[in-house]
Amino acid sequence: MQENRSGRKIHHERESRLSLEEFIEKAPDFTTGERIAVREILESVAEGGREVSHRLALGPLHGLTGSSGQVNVQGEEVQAFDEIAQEVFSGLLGASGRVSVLVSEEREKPEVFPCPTDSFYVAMDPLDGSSNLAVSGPVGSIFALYRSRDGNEDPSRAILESVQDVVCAVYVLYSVSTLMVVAFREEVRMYALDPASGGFLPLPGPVRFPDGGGQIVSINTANYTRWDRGVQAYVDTLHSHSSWSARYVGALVMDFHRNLLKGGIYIYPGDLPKGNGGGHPEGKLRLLFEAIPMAFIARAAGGLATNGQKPILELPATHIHQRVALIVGSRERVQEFSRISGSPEPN
Ligand code: AFP
Repeated sequence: MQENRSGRKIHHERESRLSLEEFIEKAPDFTTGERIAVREILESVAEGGREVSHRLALGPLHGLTGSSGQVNVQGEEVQAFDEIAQEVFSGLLGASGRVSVLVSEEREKPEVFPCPTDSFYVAMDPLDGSSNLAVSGPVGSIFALYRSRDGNEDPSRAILESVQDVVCAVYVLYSVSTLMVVAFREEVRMYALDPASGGFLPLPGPVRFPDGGGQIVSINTANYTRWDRGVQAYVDTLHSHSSWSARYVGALVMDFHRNLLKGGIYIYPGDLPKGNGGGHPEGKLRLLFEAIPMAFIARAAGGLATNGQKPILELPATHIHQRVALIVGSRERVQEFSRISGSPEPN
């Protein structure tokens, strides 16, 4: 670290910027054919991110920031943009010829596409946090790529049996700028959309949780009375610390991204039904569409993710739309959560 003329600390660029092609080229574990397939899938994600970003910017002018009037497979209100993003990404990923099975938070059943030998399964949440659009708040798109397997005729079974074979995870954050964050097993890189050229240009990297783990805690404390005693004990402890800061946007991509860069932890525990029903005893977030991709990115950036009992990346999947509790962030903050809440410490 160096100081500039006003005495503020500035970080060295720890490494050169890598273009997306260079990053894919240096990723471990791929054959030449797989590397081509990964590149074509990520190019489709980038193209979709560019298109969704452009349409989101015009959304308020076209009256597209509210509900579509439909309810999705999760029983949640579908926002107009959930459906737009679904169509954009499903069209591009299907046409890439490199995705044999696509599962989405917005579709009950998998989509199956004809592919050559080198292809992957993809799970996506095309527009996470979409209720934020009513107030022009940040939203995101989330993707995970899984190694495909020969010989499984049932696409749902095929993807459920592959959840521990995730090879790449990506999110696109649509905020004051549009960013694409890409992780392979051991490294995370970040790209910013240049609206003039349409390219996602590399930012300095690799991206790691900061030393010390940071002090930001993101949790919806309105649910306090519905949590188990361990989670309550953790939040009680925080209130006696002066160093922590609470930040919660209610869009996982934004909350995770801030904690990745600044250091901190995101928590969505299971919660019991309220008097009027509702509640998410298993957790609200989805294992395939939200928890696994964020856990994979966190691990590649030096962090951890657990459901409070086991590491997210070791959980078996029994259902495409399975929900799960998610505690994800820097190693220090997730281990501290586990100690205070009395749950097994992940490593
Ligand atoms: P929406 O896509 O319905 O806005 O849900 C977003 C989300 O799944 C996730 O992105 C947030 O972190 C979480 O829900 C927020 O949930 P609460 O509003 O219950 O805190």
